[in-house]
Amino acid sequence: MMVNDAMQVFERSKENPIIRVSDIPYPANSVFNAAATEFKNEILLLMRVEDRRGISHFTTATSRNGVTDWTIGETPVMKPCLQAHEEEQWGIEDPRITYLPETKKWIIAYTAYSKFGPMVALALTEDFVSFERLGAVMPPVNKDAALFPVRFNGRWAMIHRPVSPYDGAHIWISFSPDLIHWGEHHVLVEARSRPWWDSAKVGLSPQPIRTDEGWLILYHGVKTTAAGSIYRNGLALLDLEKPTKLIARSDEWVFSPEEEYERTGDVDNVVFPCGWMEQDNNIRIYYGSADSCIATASASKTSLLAWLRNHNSLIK
Ligand code: BMA
Repeated sequence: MMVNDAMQVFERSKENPIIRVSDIPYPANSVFNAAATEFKNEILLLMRVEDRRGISHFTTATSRNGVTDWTIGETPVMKPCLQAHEEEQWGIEDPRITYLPETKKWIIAYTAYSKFGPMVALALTEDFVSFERLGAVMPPVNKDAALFPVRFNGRWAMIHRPVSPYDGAHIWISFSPDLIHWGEHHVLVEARSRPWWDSAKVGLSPQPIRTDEGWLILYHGVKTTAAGSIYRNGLALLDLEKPTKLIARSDEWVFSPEEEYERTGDVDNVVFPCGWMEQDNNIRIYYGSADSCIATASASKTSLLAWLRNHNSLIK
């Protein structure tokens, strides 16, 4: 393979950034880290909007082609609900959406930013207008969660990222009979040691996608440098029947901040996908860019899997 083969895997849209804060029809600081799903024959983004206090909420954007002509909600669709959910005191952030065919509902895993730190919270919806909150399901510090669309041996599975004061920030998987009580915790993807690109922390990016070769995972890896953090993305595969089993993990990153809108913003050097869409053989990611705007890039599923096969650090 060529030296810079990763640059050929994801192709950025020429329309980038596809959504900026100036597109939000009310005063806000920034719009970024958006979940994505298909809803009523359109692509729906559930976008994190940070207001001018620094507190985040969610607003929707919909488009037929998923790249241009977005219809953006006039008002937030989901705001922190302090009366019933004190854990949302400092806002709600970074949603990921999974459609659960068994329930005919979408489940949203998001960060409830409590004064004790970030927690994983879940909400169900049928229409992206009203949301049934299941509450905080993981104590702090924990975020970067998404569910699988199916049960395994009768149990739902969720990937998440607890931070241990003992040993850093790694990606875990847990199981639940009812979406509320979670157990059977296993570590899935560990942050590597310095000076790797994913040494400071790792966390799941969008929801897992089922492929013939396994559950495809896009995760973010952080490297801490003298100039600050760099957020990049790598790929991994989990066993289809036994998702606790990691079967591939990329040695290199597959996507990294390069363009000016990724290099410079409220937080420099961040690409942070929270959503991706699969259509035929195409996978399109939606990512927050420098914590300031939303951008998109796409790749063929075949090329992602081939790249991962060539870069699988688990096969020496
Ligand atoms: C992570 C999350 C993301 C954010 C990223 C870069 O820890 O808080 O919401 O995009 O940092 O600032």
